[in-house]
Amino acid sequence: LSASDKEKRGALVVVEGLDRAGKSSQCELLYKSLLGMNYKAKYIRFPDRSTPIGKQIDSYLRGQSQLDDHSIHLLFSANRWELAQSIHEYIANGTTVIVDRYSYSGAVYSAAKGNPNLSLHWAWQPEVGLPRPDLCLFLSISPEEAAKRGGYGVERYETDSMQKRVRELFLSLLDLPHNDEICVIDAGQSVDEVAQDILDPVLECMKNVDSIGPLKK
Ligand code: T5A
Ligand code: NA
Repeated sequence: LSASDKEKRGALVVVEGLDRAGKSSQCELLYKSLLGMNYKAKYIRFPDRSTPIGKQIDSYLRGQSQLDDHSIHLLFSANRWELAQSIHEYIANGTTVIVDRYSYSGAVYSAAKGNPNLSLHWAWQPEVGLPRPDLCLFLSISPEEAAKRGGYGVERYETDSMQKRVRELFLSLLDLPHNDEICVIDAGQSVDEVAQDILDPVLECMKNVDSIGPLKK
């Protein structure tokens, strides 16, 4: 690494997509690739099921507890706020942070439930002010392809109707004018092909980081 690379802050890279799109597999590979190139990197995932809030989320997702749609929504968001400060600290010390699901999942899954009092706009508000991603990789896959992959159907939101609405809402977010940091990746390819498509935009983003801002309304 050159001297100027060492002084640069790390990038905040978010990976999003439907259940079984391959996010965790790709985050793991990206993390290892960056370390292999001598970059400082950190991999975190949401929900972080290890914290007290995360344990409530885990129990809800497994169908072991019931919660009001707004309550569980706010717990998912609180789970991100728990780590907001440490994300800032990693980035400031030059570590690129790879995040497996973030605010986009947060807003989209809750809004996809069809509760008339829980719009996408409402769902986005608790995310406002969290560290804003420099790059969001959207792993694009059809609900039908995703459902063929291992383990699908176990947790609460892994149904065809839910995943279809989630995909529609994800796609509607891509169209918003301020969302130019979103990069769509064809996640229906092999694991290696997807990994190759991801690496270039990430390295490009890491070269061009500027000051980090908050997520906007
Ligand atoms: N949620 C989450 C909210 O409602 N609000 C929120 O704020 C947040 C953060 C759990 C649920 O919570 C919801 C969304 C979810 O419904 P989670 O813990 O991220 O979220 O879910 P997981 O079950 O851990 O992960 P996913 O189901 O999202 O799967 P991934 O990470 O996309 O996929 P991955 O990499 O684990 O791979 C799945 C399977 O596919 C295979 C893998 O080997 C594995 O078997 N696979 C491939 N097969 C063929 N080709 C490829 N390219 C493949 N890539 C992976
Ligand atoms: Na995952």
